Amino acid sequence: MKSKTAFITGATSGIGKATAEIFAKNSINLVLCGRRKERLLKLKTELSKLTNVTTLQFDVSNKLEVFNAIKSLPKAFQKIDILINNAGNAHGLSTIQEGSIEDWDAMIDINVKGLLYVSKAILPQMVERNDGFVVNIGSIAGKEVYPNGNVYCASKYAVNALNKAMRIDLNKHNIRVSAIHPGAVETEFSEVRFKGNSEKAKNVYKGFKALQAEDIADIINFVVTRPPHVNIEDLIVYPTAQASATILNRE
Ligand code: NDP
Ligand code: 8X3
Repeated sequence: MKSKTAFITGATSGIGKATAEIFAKNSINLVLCGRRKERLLKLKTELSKLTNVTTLQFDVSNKLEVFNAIKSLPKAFQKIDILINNAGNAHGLSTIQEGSIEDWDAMIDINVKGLLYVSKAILPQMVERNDGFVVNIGSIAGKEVYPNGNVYCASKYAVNALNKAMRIDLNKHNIRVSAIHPGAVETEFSEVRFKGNSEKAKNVYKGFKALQAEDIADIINFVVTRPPHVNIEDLIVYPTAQASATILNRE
């Protein structure tokens, strides 16, 4: 994978960070993205020992920031071979009638529009070269609606639809498109969903062994290292204790 460059959104934490770490071990050059600058710089310092790294600080839901940041890439990182559309989160967990409009806006703006803005900025160069790879991080929430999940689920159903749409539209341009749909992964996800309520966040992963960010990163790495004629379309990944979005075998 030497001389390939990956662009990872949401690299400051969880699945994105673990993906950056495994790609670095594979000598893939990295464009690490996120809003938290200190974390980006810390990760850059660590991973620069293994590969070439640059960082971009921007909010995926801010159209201008997305396009300006990507335009500002140093020459050596402008050719993107692999795009990992990973940035995203849930905001809140409540019924549709009680949900907060601010939370809805955040999830739709980040999980759906953010993924579209970043893709719009990067896909044209892949189309021009007739080569590229897009991995979209969906969720089991994009396959199955669960109680109180309403708008988060809708945002991930949209990711599932966009993944299929991308594969159809980009097919004649030799661009591979894959989606990975994890079940419960122990990251900062629940801290964000419950707005910093650590007790509530911890309870999500209580009584069973959740997936770790590294488990998903390992699978992303497998997907992008298949031979050029192999495209894994869609993968659902659960912890062993999980049978569906709502069925968990807790101790
Ligand atoms: P984390 O909260 O640990 O990581 C989320 C990442 O997204 C962070 O790096 C964060 O960076 C970035 N991000 C969030 N909002 C924005 C924004 N507006 N602009 C730019 N970057 C943003 O969660 P996970 O690693 O678990 O989540 C990664 C993806 O996996 C998400 O799409 C999530 O929906 C999906 N997923 C997670 C599951 C889980 O159980 N954890 C299961 C299924 C799917 P920063 O704050 O620095 O901007
Ligand atoms: C994250 C997994 O089940 O909390 O997408 O929606 S879930």
